[in-house]
Amino acid sequence: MKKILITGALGQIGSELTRALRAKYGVENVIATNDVASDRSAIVREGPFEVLDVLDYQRFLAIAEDYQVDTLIHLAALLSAVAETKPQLAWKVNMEGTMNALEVARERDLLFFTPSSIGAFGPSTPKDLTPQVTIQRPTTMYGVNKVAGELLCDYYYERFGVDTRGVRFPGLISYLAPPGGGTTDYAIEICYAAMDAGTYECPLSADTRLDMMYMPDAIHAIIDLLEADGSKLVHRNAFNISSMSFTPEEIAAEIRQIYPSFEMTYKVNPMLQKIADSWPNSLDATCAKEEWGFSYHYGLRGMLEDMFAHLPERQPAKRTKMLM
Ligand code: VAH
Repeated sequence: MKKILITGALGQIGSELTRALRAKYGVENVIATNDVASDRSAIVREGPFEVLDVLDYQRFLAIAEDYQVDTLIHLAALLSAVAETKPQLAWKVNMEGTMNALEVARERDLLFFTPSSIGAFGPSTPKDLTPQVTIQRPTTMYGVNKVAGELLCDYYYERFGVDTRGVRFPGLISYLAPPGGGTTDYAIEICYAAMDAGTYECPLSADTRLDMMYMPDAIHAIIDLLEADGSKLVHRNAFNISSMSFTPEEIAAEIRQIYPSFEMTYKVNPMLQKIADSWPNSLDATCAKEEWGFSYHYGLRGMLEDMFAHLPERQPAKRTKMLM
């Protein structure tokens, strides 16, 4: 992996992954793309950046050719909550975008990564320590997109020999980029709220258990998987990975260890709750550990301490309007 093209590079994962890859492989070797540019973003100012709508296949292929990349990391997607408010658009962006990305990878013989999610599971999936191979009948458009994406990536590996790899991410928590319209965004918003208002109105019920991961562990997982020996990978698309699972009342209690006066209230958002209730409580990450040495560093307390150490004092992250 020497020259990398990233789609969705200004998103929640993309903004941290681009920084990490540029630090590791050299700024000029990481070409960031996003459907919109933000002049204020360091990613746009500090290294190669192109505006790319992943639905524009010709431009997608031209960028890969012009920069002579050898790796494609496809992150551009609509997340679960936004996808439920715009399912037809989500299908178009998430599926046509992934197909275009896989076609570019096939045409250019690229190493390929795209994330799946715990959203690829549904109500009939075993909830606790969800196995690597199990029932996948998601009840959200996002989940349908993720299962179809996993199957497409396996197909492109088997049929065309494209070196496709992926992980099923839990909810990701980060401080660099604001939440992006996901069901697990509450776990980020609550950190902003704890620092600013000292109180948070949670859109999920107090006992909603979800698998979560701190972004530094997610970034290391992507890099470790892409650097792994491909001959040892069996469950390529996509590996369960996991580091912690908690409920809103558990993260609130942990926050009160740091901010004793923090108060949590609840106003359940029925759409978000329905999505969250359809997902597993925790994942079994044995295959990722055995096939490419997946590991993690952060648990709940360590993540909170790092978030509060880095989170600038600023307006609480605004929940995406269509979710209110
Ligand atoms: C979402 N943050 O909420 C994403 C993620 C497991 C959740 O896929 O849609």
